[in-house]
Amino acid sequence: MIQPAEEAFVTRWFAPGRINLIGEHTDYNDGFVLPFALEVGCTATISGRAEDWSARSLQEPDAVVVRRSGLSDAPEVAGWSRYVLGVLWLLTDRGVDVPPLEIVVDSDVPTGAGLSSSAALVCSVVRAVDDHLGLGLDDDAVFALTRDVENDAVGAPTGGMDQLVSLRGRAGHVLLCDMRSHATRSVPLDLAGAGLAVLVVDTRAPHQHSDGEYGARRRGCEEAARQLGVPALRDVAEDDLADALARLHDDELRRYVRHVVTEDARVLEMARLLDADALAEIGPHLSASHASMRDDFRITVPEVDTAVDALHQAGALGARMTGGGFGGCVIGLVPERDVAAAGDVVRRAFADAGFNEPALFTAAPQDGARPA
Ligand code: GAF
Repeated sequence: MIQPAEEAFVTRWFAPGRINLIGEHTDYNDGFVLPFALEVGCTATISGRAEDWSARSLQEPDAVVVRRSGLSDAPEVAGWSRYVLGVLWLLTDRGVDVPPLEIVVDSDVPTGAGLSSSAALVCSVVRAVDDHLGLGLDDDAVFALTRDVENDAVGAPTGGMDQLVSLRGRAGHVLLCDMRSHATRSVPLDLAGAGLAVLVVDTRAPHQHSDGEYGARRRGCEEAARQLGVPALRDVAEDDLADALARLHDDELRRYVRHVVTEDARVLEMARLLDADALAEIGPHLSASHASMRDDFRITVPEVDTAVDALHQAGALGARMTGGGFGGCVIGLVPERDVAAAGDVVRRAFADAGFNEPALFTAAPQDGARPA
């Protein structure tokens, strides 16, 4: 079939949101994470029909049109469009002569749920721009650009896990990521084979102060590493934890170190269990991760803790909050046949506590970014 001439210049990429199975707030400590890519995601469509640079979202009313520029002379645009245009600003700064482009994004990742709608957005745009302009960026350069957009163009001090799994996730697998080298390895997560499901509870808890608290945790971890004389908390071995804690005088910093060091160990142990085909044994590590986030790192909220408790009551093998914290989603590892009943227990617990009604769905690992 002969394509209409205009269609030949259209490039379209999809990139997914993510669930993190385990490894929270370890990425910016150069540690380990074990996330997987979701079915929901963002599709970016690029054409060269625009006058200048134009970004449009099918979920937002207004298109944003800007003159071509680098980051330092970029206009103040807010929200989703900063992630889109940020890609073009940073490429310009790196010497790429980006021509006029129209970028249209269409996402079904719920925003504010902690499922990385922003990583899906920026990864779909970077992949589409790279492809459309024939830049030939390799995988590491693509990842670095997506992370830089979030850190430098948007100004969010996040650690890179979300972009890495949105780009490199693989169906049926979790992605073991070393966040120092950015080396990744797919580890099987055969939920159906084990008769298990990951039940996701979107608590719909209002995100309060999440940006400021996230940055405060990151700064606290960096300060603890400085006081311990290591490049990052990843460099504190679990066997040396007691000694490291004894050397810190601030109780808050001690809690952060205990969370990060034990969380890194849990990630590696879970990867080992999954490699050994022992999926049914990971539950206690999920629950220990949650306790560490609740009691030491202190990033949970009542809705999140209620969902975890309800999942345990309903017979989940393990349950934990996933993502940056202060709201968002909880995951429970639940026998497939008990998913509906577990959902009812969670809904009842939320109603009894007077919380918003949660949204519930199951999730299994999907492929990362791909042409659409
Ligand atoms: C957010 C951040 F974007 C990630 O980089 C990571 O730090 C996560 O919170 C917590 O593990 O999703």
